[in-house]
Amino acid sequence: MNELVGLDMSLAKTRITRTNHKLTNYQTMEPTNYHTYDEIKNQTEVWAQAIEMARAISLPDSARYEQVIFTGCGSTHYLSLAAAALYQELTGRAARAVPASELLLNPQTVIRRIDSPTLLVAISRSGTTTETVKAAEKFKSDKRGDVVVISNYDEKLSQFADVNIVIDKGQEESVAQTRSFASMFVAASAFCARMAGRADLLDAMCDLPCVGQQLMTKYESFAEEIGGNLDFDRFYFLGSGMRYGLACEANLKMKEMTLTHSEPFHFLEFRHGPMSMANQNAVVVGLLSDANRVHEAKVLSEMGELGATVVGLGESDADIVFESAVPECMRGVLYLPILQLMAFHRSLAKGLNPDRPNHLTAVVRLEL
Ligand code: F1P
Repeated sequence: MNELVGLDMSLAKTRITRTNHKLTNYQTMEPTNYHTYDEIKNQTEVWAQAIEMARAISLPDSARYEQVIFTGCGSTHYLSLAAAALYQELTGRAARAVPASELLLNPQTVIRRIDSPTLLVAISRSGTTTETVKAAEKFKSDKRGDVVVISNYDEKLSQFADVNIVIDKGQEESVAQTRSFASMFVAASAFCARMAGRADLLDAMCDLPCVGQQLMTKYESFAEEIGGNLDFDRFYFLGSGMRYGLACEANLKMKEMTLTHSEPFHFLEFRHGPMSMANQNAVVVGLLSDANRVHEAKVLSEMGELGATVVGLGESDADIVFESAVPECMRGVLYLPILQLMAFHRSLAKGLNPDRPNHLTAVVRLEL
């Protein structure tokens, strides 16, 4: 895992690693030449490990915590957004997600001063991202409450964990998170079900790996068709509830791997200005729910009338149909593989190297 180490923030300088993100002459358009492709395609094996690890771990009683904060950086911040929404939906207790830098530098805007302990769920693929490690360290030293860590490595962050969930099979070579993100999101979803005392929901998750594999087999060519069409110059990912965080992550994949303008929005928010960007060069991807399908489908229909290419993903009646029979709250991971493949194939179509995103490193370490 490559990393940018020793960045001296005191000089307010940032050293950008000049990354040759263009294809070198030996690399072809052959997907299997890339770690990213293999990691996307074999990720469902890791989902099973994530479920079992979250099932086996000893957890505190959710009634102990009046406020729950999920945190991470980049992809794992977006994972935190999805997980916080799910936690509150399932447990009925207040939960929110913030970037680790906000928890570290502006804690007064994040943590309410209350007598009872707060639960911090710190999420990090590497377990070494500076903001996340420092935020967890400060949370513990300030005696704010308990810390749950969800990671793919038993690293620095885990030293602050009261509960340490490490899905080592989610480790990956690629910089842009794919298999790792999905493994941690499945673990986070299972964690939420456990904290809500919903063993039934945890059991229902066991069908996810098989469904995920079937989706990739059935729809990869569709993902390649959309991703490979370079007439499209802008992508919008719409998702609400727990799906908004997943829309943010799909957006980041499109940016990291393809250098394409893309943005995430809550579904109905797209009408309030951003839809001015809808045209024949736009793709609007909807992470459709069951509960609000009528309202969400109407947004996609209107954007299609404005000339955009719309792509709906959902349990039924969509371009990409899950037909999982898994309860809606536990099937969020199913939105990810096809959207990861869409970004991957677009990267190749643009002659970029999906394994080496422009300017990025797998871990950001700072001298804070
Ligand atoms: C966080 C992160 C990633 C991002 C990039 C740099 O890493 O910001 O989300 O995509 O790879 O690192 P981590 O804390 O999850 O290891």
